[in-house]
This record gives sequence, structure tokens and C-alpha cells, in this order.
Amino acid sequence: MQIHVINPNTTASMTDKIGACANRVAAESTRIHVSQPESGPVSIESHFDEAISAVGVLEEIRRGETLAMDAYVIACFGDPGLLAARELTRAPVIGIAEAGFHLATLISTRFSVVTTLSRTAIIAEHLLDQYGFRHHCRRVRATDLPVLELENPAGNAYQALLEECQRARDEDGIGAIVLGCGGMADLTERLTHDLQLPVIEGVSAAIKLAESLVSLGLGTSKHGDLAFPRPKPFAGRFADWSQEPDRR
Ligand code: 5HY
Repeated sequence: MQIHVINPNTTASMTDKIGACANRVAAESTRIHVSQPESGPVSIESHFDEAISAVGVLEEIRRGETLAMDAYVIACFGDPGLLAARELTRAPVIGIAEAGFHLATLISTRFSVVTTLSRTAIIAEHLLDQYGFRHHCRRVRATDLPVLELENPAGNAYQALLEECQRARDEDGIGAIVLGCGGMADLTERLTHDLQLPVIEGVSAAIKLAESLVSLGLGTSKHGDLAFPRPKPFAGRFADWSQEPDRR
């Protein structure tokens, strides 16, 4: 089974970290391909960053389709371009936020999310509503760490994250925590140990869900709104997305 893991930002060290996490949890028979878009923001910390990164995700999906991937993982906690990506393939496409939420509700009645900048908390809240998990989630908390602070070995990202998770554990009446950034993929075990509470990060969750779907022969439905986009000409910088309109 081949799973294509896409880090929607353009920071190679974070792409490597996400790839290492995916390889750590993948089944022996699973081959992980990890990539990032050629163009786009070094980190995704706003609606604008997200909109631009979504195009990069779609370009990586299109590339993956030429390599016959069995599944895709979008490794940014905003799940940028998720539904549009599903339109481009029959393979399952899993966003790390959606995956994290699903697993959290399987092991706890209530969870909290701990993310990076407070300005991105609303993005997670919108996803909780969109996916129908709002009533399972007690709070979306922010550490106010810029995403790339997670790439700074000399920084205090871990301590800041641990302290916000401790507050969530002690104040929110929850049974689990979902980490709100792909760049936190390597911190799960240490946090779980230090907090003595289940901590879920989306990259691992998405890999295992993708493997389950593929092994069940389940892919993205082409019946209804996730059918392939209707072929049409595209202008300007997107001209290479053009397809001859279906004249049948
Ligand atoms: C992420 N940004 O997972 C999100 C986290 C966030 O570049 N990778 C990013 O803050 O929304």
C-alpha cells in the first residue's frame, strides 16, 4: 500500500519530521511517500496562508495520481483543500485534524485541542463544526507559539505546550488531548508520559485510518459532491488544469 503524506507548508525540516512520524506508525507493508508543495508559505498560521497552501496540496494530489497512490494524508491541522482534494481522486484523503478528532472520540467522551497561535484556533473550531465534533470538544486552546518555533531546538516550545496541556487536563474535564499542528508529531510520546493522559496527534491517526480504509477497499465516493470536477478550461496560471469539456 502506498500512502502519500503531504505537508502543505514549505518547511523541509517539518516535512521530514512528519515523514518520520508516518514511517514510525505505518504497517510494514505500507510505503510512505512524503512531499511538500513547490510553492507556498513556510508555515500556515492564517486563513490567507491556508488558502494559498490549498493550491499546493491539490498540485501534490495531482502528482500523486500519476504515481498511483492508494491514499493521501494532508498533514496540516487546518486540513487545507481537503474536500477539493477528494474530488481529484478515488483514493481516500485524510486530514490530520479530522483524523485526530475521530480517534479522540473513540477513547474519550470529551477532549480538548491544543494548538499554536490563538488566531488559528478559529480554524480548528470551524472544522469541529464542519465535521460535527463540536459537542465532543471542550476547548481549543492556544500556546501562542508560532508554527516554526516547533522547529527551533533551542526554543521552549515543549515547555509551553506541556503547560497548556496541563491546564487543559486540569481545567477542561477531558479524557484526551488532540495536538493542533503537524509540527507537533514528534512530541506525542513525551507529552503522554508527562501528562499521564492520552495525547493524539493527527499524522499517526491519519496513517492508521488511511490504512484501514484501503484495506477495506473503501475510497472517496464519486457519487455526488466528491465526483471528479467537471472538465473545463482554466485561464492564466491555472491553465495547466484545463481539460476538454465533456461533449457527450
Ligand atoms: C500545521 N500550520 O499543522 C498548522 C498548524 C496551525 O504550518 N502546519 C502549519 O497553526 O494551524
